[in-house]
Amino acid sequence: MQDPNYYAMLYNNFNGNEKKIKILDSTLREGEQHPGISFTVKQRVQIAWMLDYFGVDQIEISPVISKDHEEATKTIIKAGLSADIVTHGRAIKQDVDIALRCGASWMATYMGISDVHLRTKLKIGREEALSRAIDVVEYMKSHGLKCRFTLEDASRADPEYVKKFAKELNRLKIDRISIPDTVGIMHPKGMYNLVKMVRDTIDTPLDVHCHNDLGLALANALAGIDAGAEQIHTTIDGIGERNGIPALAETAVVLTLLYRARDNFRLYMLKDLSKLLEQYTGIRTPESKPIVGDSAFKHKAGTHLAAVLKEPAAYEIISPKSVGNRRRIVFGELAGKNGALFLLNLLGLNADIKNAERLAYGLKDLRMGDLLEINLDDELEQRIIRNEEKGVV
Ligand code: HCA
Ligand code: CU
Repeated sequence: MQDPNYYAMLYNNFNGNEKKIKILDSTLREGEQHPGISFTVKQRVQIAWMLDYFGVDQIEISPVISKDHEEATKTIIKAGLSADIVTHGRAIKQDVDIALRCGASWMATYMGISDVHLRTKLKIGREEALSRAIDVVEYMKSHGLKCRFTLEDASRADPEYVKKFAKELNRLKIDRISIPDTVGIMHPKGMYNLVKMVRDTIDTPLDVHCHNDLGLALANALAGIDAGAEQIHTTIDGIGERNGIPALAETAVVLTLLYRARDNFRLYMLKDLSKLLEQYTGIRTPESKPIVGDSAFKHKAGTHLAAVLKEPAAYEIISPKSVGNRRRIVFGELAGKNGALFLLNLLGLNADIKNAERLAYGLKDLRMGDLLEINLDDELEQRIIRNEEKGVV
């Protein structure tokens, strides 16, 4: 059979786009800005190990928040992971000194460059902001750090100023520039235009950091990638300030499945990463969350059950196992006679069509809601196949 996703991929038009698209995971920095979340040092270290093994390219952490964060940063840097450990701080020398004290090789510094940030937060003018940025970047560079500069609130800043700032940073041989949509106000087309404008101005590698205030974070980040950025910022389950940023799971699967990017993520760890976060924060992952939610591979309506029991690809774009999740089937008032037939068969009862119809009718008539949920694990799938061969289902 032809790949069931074949035509969709033609519409998506990503065939041939096989470059690597990087992920910076910021669970330990942006993620800790989520209301109610604070990790212990041990938890931060464990999360960093897991993210590294999963295959993200960079891991962001802020050592400047507290002594505790500084200790975690030092320990993680000493661990010698494959991912770059990017220390995050304000564009001031004191924060750079803390990064240096941690043994950092990478540092990301940020400065609000929209008028509202300059006026109310920093209380300085555009020229002074730029000269402060130059000072701090020169300071970082002179200490041998690899540097990223974040043009905070770039999506609401004057485009001429954004370009001017980017040109200065490029002149200073900055290693990366992050273009954030700090307040989550962009439409994908807008994010495309913003990133394209910077891309056409300078050749510094670009990151995109998109907030999810309107539910468009990942769509916007992808638009940024399409415009020439090469790294997306994520967090596990998308946690972060307010509504957070793109979730690692969705991003990694989109890059693998849609972009066919040259990434080597261990996607099967995604559900476990999400469970780890749940365990450390006490915040439950919404069951409707794409990829890692408990309902992401649940099938309920009778027509769906009938199809999925024969060929899961009828209603699934990837196998749940490949992302560490499970397929489940829900028997209830929507099960229909095909679902009922399968249920009778499973329970070892007389699985003839009359009984199945009676059961399906009973489920509907009694308004029993969802009666039963079954993990459709490998063994069960094998049984379905065997039963199909015997002509039982
Ligand atoms: C912040 C701002 C930031 C920075 C993003 C980045 C944003 O909370 O410090 O450094 O790439 O959204 O602008 O998270
Ligand atoms: Cu942010």
